[in-house]
Amino acid sequence: MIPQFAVIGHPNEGKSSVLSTLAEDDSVVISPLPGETRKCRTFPITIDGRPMVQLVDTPGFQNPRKILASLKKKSASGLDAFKELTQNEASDPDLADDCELLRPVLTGAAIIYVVDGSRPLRTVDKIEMEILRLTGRPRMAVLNNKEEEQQYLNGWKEELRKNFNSIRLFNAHQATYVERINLLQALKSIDQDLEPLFDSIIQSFEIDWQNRNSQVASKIIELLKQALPYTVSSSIKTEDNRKQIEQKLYEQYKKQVSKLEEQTLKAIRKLYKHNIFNIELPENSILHDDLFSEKTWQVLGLNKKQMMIAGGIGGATLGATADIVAHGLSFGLFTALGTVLGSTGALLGGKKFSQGHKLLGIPLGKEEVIVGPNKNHSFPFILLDRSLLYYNHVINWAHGRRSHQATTTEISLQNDKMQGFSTLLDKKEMRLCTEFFNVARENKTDSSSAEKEQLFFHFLTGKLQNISTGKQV
Ligand SMILES: Nc1nc2c(ncn2[C@@H]2O[C@H](COP(=O)(O)OP(=O)(O)OP(=O)(O)O)[C@@H](O)[C@H]2O)c(=O)[nH]1
Ligand SMILES: [Mg+2]
Repeated sequence: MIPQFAVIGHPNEGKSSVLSTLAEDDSVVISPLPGETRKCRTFPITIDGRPMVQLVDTPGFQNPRKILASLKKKSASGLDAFKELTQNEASDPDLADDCELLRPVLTGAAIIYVVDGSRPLRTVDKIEMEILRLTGRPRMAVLNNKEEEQQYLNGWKEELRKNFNSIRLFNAHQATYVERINLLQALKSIDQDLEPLFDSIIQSFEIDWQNRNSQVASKIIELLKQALPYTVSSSIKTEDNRKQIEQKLYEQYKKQVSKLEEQTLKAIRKLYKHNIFNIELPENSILHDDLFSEKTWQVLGLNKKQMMIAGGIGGATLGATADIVAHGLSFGLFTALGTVLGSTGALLGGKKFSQGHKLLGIPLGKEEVIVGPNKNHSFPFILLDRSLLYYNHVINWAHGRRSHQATTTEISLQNDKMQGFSTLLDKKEMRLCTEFFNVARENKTDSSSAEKEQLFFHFLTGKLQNISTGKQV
């Protein structure tokens, strides 16, 4: 049995938005104009494509006064009175939306009543609540506050308590993963018969979330394994065009690595079911800057002490580089064709080949110019930071919030200030990361390398879990 809940309420209160967020479905139609939803439509909450709970989006009440008056005249009570009403009055155009919204309730759906608790309570709201109470169906009220206004909240709660088995604050635009799980937990309390089923559904949700986090960790690992050893090369025949070729290769290198990163971020977005709308990053997010921009490296690069730790493990002589990067000087030099990168072991290297030497059967020129692999110790941490920041925004971007809509309420995303996650790592974590980065950079596949990758994977899934549950990273 798949439990069904009808999401009901006054027009424009955010019913479709709450449903969209709860079902992680950005295909639900949401509009600033009241009366957008006119027909009931079912959206499942799915795990691995399997529907676990059915949510029915419904039109808003149009004529609750007339409905209540009509119900009161019926000799039948409970759902029978509603059945009679919808049979007799479905053709009344004044009641078309009201009959339509009650339809799923008559076939057994429980009720989620959505109200905007930031506006004052009116008589018509009390009438809607009374109608829903008369259905006798299990019901929960969701306060979806569209504005910051708090002064009406107690009045709402008092009235809702009289008519609903459970009341929850749940914001369609800001609800996080934890708040979604909490709302599901609360749903089971409105109907005891649902308890065992909901316990197993919630467990499946938690497992599904962990699975998605594991997939994110694998995708980040894959990115590091591709980006760290990445090289581009070209042969130069004469010294005249060396600078030009180096510049071209360097641009090519940056473009390709950025593309690898972009693909990873896209895959993360898809895992969290953001299929249609792009998530909107906060204005001050460092992710607005390119991977290789100066600002990115200043904000996300390792601090001096960490550079020393990373460098020690990497075995490179760091001295000057640590100073340069720590003082944010890297970029003047960095853009001057990889001098900083070069100083830790030649981003830009040159390999001499004897005349006539062949590589894979292709005759090589006099000299092969190779850009990469990037041995700067901040580089993998920057890639990691950016993926984690993106993850943090994606999981906290509620599906009911549409990027093209301007809102009056300022959204403060959880962990918004988390810029430079790497700088929070302790010495042990730095070591664990750096050991894996070295494995990735050198494409190592022996058993000790696989073990280092495994350790990094566990470390990363733990961090993702902490980020998603709002714990300290
Ligand atoms: N700021 C803010 N706006 C919200 C929130 N929830 C919904 N809205 C906005 O309110 C408007 C109506 O949202 P819908 O979800 O379409 O409302 P509805 O109750 O389904 O409306 P109808 O289908 O017309 O009855 C949209 O412009 C939403 O973006 C919220 O939590 N915060
Ligand atoms: Mg709607």
